[in-house]
Amino acid sequence: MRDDRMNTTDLRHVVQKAVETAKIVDVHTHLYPPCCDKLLLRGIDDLLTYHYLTVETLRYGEIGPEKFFALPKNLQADIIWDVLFERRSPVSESCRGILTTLNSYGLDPTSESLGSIRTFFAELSLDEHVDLVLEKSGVKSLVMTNNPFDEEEEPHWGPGFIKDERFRTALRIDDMLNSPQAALKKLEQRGYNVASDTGGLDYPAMKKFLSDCADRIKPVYLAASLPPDFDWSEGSAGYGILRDVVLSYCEESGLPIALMIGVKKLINPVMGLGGDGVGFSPVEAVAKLCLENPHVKFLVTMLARENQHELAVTARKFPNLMVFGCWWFLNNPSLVEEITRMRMELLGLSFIPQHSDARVLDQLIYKWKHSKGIIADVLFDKYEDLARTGWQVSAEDIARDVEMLFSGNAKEQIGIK
Ligand code: FIX
Ligand code: ZN
Repeated sequence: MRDDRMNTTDLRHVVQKAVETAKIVDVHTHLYPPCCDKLLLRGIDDLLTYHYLTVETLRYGEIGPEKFFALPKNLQADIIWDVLFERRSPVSESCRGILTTLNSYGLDPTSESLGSIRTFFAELSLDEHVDLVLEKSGVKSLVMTNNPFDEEEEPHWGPGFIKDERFRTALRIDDMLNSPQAALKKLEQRGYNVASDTGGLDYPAMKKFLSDCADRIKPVYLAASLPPDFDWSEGSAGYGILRDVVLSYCEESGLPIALMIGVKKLINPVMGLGGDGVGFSPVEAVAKLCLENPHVKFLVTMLARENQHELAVTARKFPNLMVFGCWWFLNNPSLVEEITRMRMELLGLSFIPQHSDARVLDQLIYKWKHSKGIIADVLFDKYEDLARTGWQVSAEDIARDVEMLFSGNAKEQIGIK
């Protein structure tokens, strides 16, 4: 019998403190290191014009998408602030996130104008801003989304790009999997000897390209988002490339692959980044992938709420399947709680509960503060359940468990210290 007895109040305090102070490895973001300067979005105008908020604003129909997106960013931000904050209560998760973030800087949007908030951010140098946000959010290191076909980002891929250990890279290969012919054309333009006379897809050239990209940015994993109808069967779209190029490379290099499944790209194209939708996806494809590739480590997140239970059950069967995050439309308090509870009841501590998906530097603050609060509540309830069986956790036990959830499991998966 363990002899450390904590009453409910002490237990709740110890759990909250451990979670609040936990250092985080954020396994999926769209951020960039300071060397990328303007590529790294930050400050109030980038926060307000995040695609989650633009689509919420456009729902009110006061301005059409074409007209809205033709405006400069600061005027878009003015409209969003007016529509979602000034003339309506900002009750959505994305709006609340803005308020949590401003509050963390000691800014009070109920009394300060957008102008004075803009002045606050303008006075922060890029390096100061990065240091401040990582310190406030508790994020010790984060993984970026690095697309070799992104014309803006790729020119930055020099030694300086991977100098800052806090910003780790992930090689994002959606284009190769979802539009292989176009990807091959780009390889040819970059001097790769693509055997176009085969008429088919040149796997050796694609694998060489993957390896060359990995040499340049040292990714901690390969990543791809996949549509709801993703299927792992001979002859399905992308099957050959996934099997003979990507998974073959992962097995040789030992790099994990992160699969983000269930996005319906651009169901409303005029909304741009905000135009994507969600679809139910057969989890069987994930099970078959893990079964047939036992030496590859899979990090998987799925976008449909309806997929979460089957994904967690599948993870029980495959030690090479690590479930991560409450992705995108699931990153709302009601769903983060439901999914985290269900995962802990099915998987214990063997999952990565959250990633931020931050596109704007300051979002790290609210996305993690909001998620930490929910994960702490779930953990507390589970420890209370244990106490009712006579099993008392100690403060050391709690610190150990919390470290696993917020960084340990991630570090083990992606091989960082
Ligand atoms: O595919 C992805 O990495 C998605 O997370 C993004 O495309 C999406 O726009 C996003 O930022 C969701 O939070
Ligand atoms: Zn993302």
